[in-house]
Amino acid sequence: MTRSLFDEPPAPYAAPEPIAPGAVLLRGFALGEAEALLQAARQVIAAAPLRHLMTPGGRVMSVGMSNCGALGWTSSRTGYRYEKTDPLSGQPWPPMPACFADLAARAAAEAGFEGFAPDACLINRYQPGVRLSLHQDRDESDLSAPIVSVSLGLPAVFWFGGLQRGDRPARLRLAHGDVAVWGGASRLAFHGVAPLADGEHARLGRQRINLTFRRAG
Ligand code: MD3
Ligand code: FE
Repeated sequence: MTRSLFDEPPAPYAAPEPIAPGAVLLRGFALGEAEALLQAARQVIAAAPLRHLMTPGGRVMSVGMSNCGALGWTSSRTGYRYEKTDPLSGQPWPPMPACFADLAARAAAEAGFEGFAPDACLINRYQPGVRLSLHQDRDESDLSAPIVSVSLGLPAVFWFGGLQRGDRPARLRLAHGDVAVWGGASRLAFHGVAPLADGEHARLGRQRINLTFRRAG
């Protein structure tokens, strides 16, 4: 079959950009699905509201968080962990919407990770000034699976460091519709998000929503 004007991809989406070994940026990959993702996220948040978790060190996180899927990430004075139920309600986390799991699997495959089936999705909400300090994601039992992240709303400056906390991080702009896949040698890299610059996003207003898909159990 020859390609024609009539079978272009559905949304402006450029070729995968390698960031580091195991890490790939898919700019605009979720643009054509952003509305469906946001509607589904709104339903999750209606059942499991965004909350500001306490770190084991006793600080309140400025990022608002919720989860969907079989497992959800949470934090308290006693540590970080994945839980089957939302500590606020005592109920299971809302199920992962099909459009979430489907996008995450397609993005992972695009980056070379076939068969990614996330069992946890952390929803992060940033308002102007909110940041996420440099950390590693190491609470998941399966570190051979990648993490897939989807950025929606206001753009953020993302810090991407090395395997040592002290490695100087690279800066990466993550904008509405961008999807990134973090696996292999990048899976345990230190990373964080700079304080969100104020702005107005046409669809989301003064906020950024990030979805991260994980194989936690
Ligand atoms: C690189 N979230 O939820 S997404 C997190 O924008 C988190 O909300 C950020 O870090 C956010 O834990 C960054 C990009 C990301 C997520 C996980 C990674 C990059 C990663 C895990 C390993 C290496
Ligand atoms: Fe992280």
